[in-house]
Amino acid sequence: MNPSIIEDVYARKILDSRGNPTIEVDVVTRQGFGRCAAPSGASTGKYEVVAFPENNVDKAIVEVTENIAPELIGIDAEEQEIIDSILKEIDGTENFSNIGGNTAVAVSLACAKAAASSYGMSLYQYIGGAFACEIPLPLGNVIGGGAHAVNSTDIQEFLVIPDRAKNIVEAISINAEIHRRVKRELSKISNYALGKGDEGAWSASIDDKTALEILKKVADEVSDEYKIKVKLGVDVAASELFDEKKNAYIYRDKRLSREEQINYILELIDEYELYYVEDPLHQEDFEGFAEITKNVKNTLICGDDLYVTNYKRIEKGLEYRSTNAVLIKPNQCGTLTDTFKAVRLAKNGKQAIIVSHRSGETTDETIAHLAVAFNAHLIKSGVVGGERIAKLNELVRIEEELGDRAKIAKIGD
Ligand code: 2PG
Ligand code: MG
Repeated sequence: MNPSIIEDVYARKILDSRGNPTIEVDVVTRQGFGRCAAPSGASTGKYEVVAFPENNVDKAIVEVTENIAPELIGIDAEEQEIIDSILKEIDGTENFSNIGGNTAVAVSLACAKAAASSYGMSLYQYIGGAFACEIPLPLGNVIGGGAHAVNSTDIQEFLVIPDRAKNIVEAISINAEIHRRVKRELSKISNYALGKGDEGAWSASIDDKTALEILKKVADEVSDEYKIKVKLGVDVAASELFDEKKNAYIYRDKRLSREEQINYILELIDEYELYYVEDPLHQEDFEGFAEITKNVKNTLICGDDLYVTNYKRIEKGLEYRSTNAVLIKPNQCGTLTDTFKAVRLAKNGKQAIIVSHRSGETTDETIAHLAVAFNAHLIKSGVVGGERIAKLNELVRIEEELGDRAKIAKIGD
């Protein structure tokens, strides 16, 4: 008897970390169970799929109950491509506007988890097989602003990467230590109340350079003490700064043309030895990205809003040589099959893979498994907060399960 035949698909409304409603889906097979909840973005890319039909989670739940569940019951949960094409067929649009991309992704991933569970396997193992034994380095958000916090930095995320950490426990502990010390530094320079943004990063009314100075100071201190090399990164989320009408990037104290923005980013990379820069330009500027990528040596230039985990956009980026890294967020495209396609294409194009959380999250831990399964170089997450820690602690469990086979990703010299 096939253990992975789907017997039930059930959806419920739950809350995410911003207190907004989202969808959680349970899939029951003859001998397994999978559960997945969808996250949500605040700085969403223009080309992402639509999250929910008419922004309404109740409508999404009705879709699962009335249309999706009856089609999937009786199908083998291992048939991922068939399941995902059924979801597309039921939706009937290019961007999941009828059933919602978040509905699709929760169903798609819950099916994969149920299939894995039917065979007593972990999800990373089920998807990635024997070669899924590298743990990605945590790319942790320490100071945040932009669309994720009020009255804070223009750049959305200031990130750290604990390169040469011995294992994932050490890596996440170092990121947490940096987060603690940054609080201390921020309280020294500011009399204002210190807050936290959506992803648990500190938010303060400081400018971008001050944030980088503080981060650099703390990163150097911690690197010395722990005998590792903490590298810095940013997610500029430049689409949020770009004003189409003015054709300029609007900061609170300056306004930059396209050329000035490119030079500014290259200067920051140089001055702060940035290892990671996400979305330095707005989501339409494939050529501008290429201009930056061509001028850096040891820096990942990563596309998030530029690609929205969409393989057609990644194809275009490869043609233009826009980036050397691709951010992967399954709910930007809606299915595991399309996420997998995006990863495969990006890897063939010699891009580094970074699997990422969203700013609105639940305690769902699926992306930890996907990051290991896809051999991702980094996993982007918050450093603190239950919904962020859920992913990081799952990596600890995965590392433990892998035992001697586990190794942690390295940046190299
Ligand atoms: C991003 C993400 C996650 P959001 O821009 O990379 O950090 O933010 O989920 O709001 O799109
Ligand atoms: Mg981003």
